[in-house]
Amino acid sequence: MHQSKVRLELLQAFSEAEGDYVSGQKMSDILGCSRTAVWKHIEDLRSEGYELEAVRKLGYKIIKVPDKISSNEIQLGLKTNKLGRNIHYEEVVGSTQKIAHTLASSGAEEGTIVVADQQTEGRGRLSRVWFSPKAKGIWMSTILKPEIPLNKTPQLTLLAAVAIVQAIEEVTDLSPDIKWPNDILLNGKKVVGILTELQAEADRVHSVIIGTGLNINHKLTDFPEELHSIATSLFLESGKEFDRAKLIQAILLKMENLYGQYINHGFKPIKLLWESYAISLNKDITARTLQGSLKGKAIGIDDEGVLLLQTEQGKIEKIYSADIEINS
Ligand code: BT5
Repeated sequence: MHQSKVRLELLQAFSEAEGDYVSGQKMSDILGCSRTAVWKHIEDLRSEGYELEAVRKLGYKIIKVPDKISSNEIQLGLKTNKLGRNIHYEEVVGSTQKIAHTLASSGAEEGTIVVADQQTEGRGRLSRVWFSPKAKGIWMSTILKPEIPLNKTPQLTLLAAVAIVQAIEEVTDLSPDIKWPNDILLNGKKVVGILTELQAEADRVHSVIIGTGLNINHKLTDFPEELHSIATSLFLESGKEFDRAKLIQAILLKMENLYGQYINHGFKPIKLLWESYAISLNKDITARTLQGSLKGKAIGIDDEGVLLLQTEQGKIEKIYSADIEINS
């Protein structure tokens, strides 16, 4: 059996045992190899950073998984049909978006994800920097290939935001808010940033690449000084650490469900969900766009996902892309 298959089978057996021991005999049955060969495979897992306890007659059990997200950790227990079925994982990358672009243009299938433990050139919108330290969060890009016109693609940012909020709600007991278009906040501080990029021509979308940066296990000192007042992590808000692979699985499942609804029924159902999480609605805001700043009341989003801002003069402006500040 191929080494990576052996690894997956072993981890699967441990996963099914749910924290209990798996006997050496059972493993040799599953892998179709001798007990001595099993021992060698266990040593391989140890060298990858797994801590295993061995007890005579009972077998082996995993005490601690390594603090990095390999493809196996994501695959084990993943309940999706399409999203995340093809995983491109690397420990350190410049930007997962960049790799996803290369994969998408060389024919990667829909649902392919790129995940890294660390990004050295993680990016936000307008070439801003996205701080992505090693093993603290999720730095992931997901390739989708929806057959939609270009002007509908911002809807996918909103869809992704809903999926991520739902996943955070499921895995933690936190209740995040969404700030149009791409921020997810906890107590007013940013915990997630989403970056949606396209590969398209004239009016045909080839691929939509959804970048997700989710701060999970950062302590305050893990953030650079300039982010202390604006950024947060799940740990900082809950006092608990979370398994990054489990969160990825939850995000992918929520995203797949919403994406299915979106493809079959359009944006309406997603819009309703999005509105239920949005904090930027019905508030006085300042929208900073590349063309300048606009002040007014955020009265909603239209069916395309565009923000509607009513100015003091009563005029309704469509905001396609901006940074939003909620005025107190
Ligand atoms: C975003 O941009 O919020 C989109 C971030 C997308 C990151 C993901 S990670 C995986 C994938 N690969 C990539 O290279 N990118 C995507 P924007 O709205 O422009 O916000 C950027 C601003 O957020 C920065 O200028 C900082 O002020 C702030 N910021 C940077 N890193 C942060 C962090 N880790 N947590 C919270 N805020 C951060």
